[in-house]
Amino acid sequence: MIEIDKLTKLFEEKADAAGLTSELEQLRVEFLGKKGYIAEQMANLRNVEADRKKEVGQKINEVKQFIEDAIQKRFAEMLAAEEQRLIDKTEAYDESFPIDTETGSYHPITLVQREVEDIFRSMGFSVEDYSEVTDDFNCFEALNIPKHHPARDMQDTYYLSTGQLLKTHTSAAQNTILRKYSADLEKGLPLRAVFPSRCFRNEKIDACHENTFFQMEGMMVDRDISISNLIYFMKTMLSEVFQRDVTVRLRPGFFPFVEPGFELDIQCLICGGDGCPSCKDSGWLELCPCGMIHPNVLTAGGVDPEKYTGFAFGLGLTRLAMMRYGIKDIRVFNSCNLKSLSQFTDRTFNTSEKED
Ligand code: FA5
Repeated sequence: MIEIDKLTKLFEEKADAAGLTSELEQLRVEFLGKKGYIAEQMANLRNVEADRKKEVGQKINEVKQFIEDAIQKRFAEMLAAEEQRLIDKTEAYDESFPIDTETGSYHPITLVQREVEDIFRSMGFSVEDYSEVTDDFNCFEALNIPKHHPARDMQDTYYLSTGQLLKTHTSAAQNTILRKYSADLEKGLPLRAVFPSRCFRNEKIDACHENTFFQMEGMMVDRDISISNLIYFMKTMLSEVFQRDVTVRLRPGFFPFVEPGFELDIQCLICGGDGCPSCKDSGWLELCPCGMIHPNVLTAGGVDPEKYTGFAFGLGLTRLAMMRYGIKDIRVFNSCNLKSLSQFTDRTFNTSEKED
């Protein structure tokens, strides 16, 4: 029993002297380890007289528990002291310290796209389908472009190994939208929808052609929809985007999914119509082909062409952004040049064009 009491004292002295957690760990091994003092005392139990074994055994266990608790307590104290030391060492938070407040900016195409979406929303259109992957049926067949039709050569398509393809034009969602709303038409509700997307074409790149660009498709279907409705919506959209009158021209254009079809060109706002690389020296930029939806397309979309008519347009959003912001070369949009791209806001307008 005297030995055991001495052990407690010895531990207390050594624990007081320990200043590091590693020293504490050494103490644990020394006292509680397999070959430590406590294990030694346990082994000595066999030499204790039988009637005192229980009492001595209990005493050893008490001391063992005391040492375990003391080590744990001391360890927690050391960690707290270390934490406090680190806190004291850390400089106080300085509220006046200048922080870099530079923020990101929206891509000019995003700005224009959102603006056009808002314009059409305000005219009762819903905004739908941003998907970029589609299939042959939606991109061609449902649009009255059967296999081997020469019109397929108009767009050089990127095919995926899955058999799907990257959208060559936003018209690829026409069939889905027609199907979605065909039942509503029967209830007397007109179909009015716009659907923007990135488009992909394997074609030669120049100042006004990219192989990755944005379009926004629009469709309106109801009883008695005519070309004059189409012209009204196109005019309203353009005057809202440019906040002034711009010169446009409508000329016949062929697309298998509309009849009649038109090309809507905008007079180049970079050169004012004189001709420059941005408009391939023509003074005009093809912006928004459109037309009356072909009866075959309506039928494929579950809409009765005997009852309903409609218009569709395919607005070139990237070219619209060029004209809106006075960006001379379409390649700027995909250039990742933040210095150029971050200068535009929804209040920026191209003011460099000639007055007409
Ligand atoms: C089409 O894509 C038809 N789907 C548009 C359409 C929709 C016609 C509905 C009738 C009814 P087009 O290939 O011309 O048509 O492209 C439409 C517009 O997208 C062009 O006028 C142009 O503004 C833009 N565009 C086409 N190709 C490129 C390109 N490589 N780079 C940038 N913009 C392009």
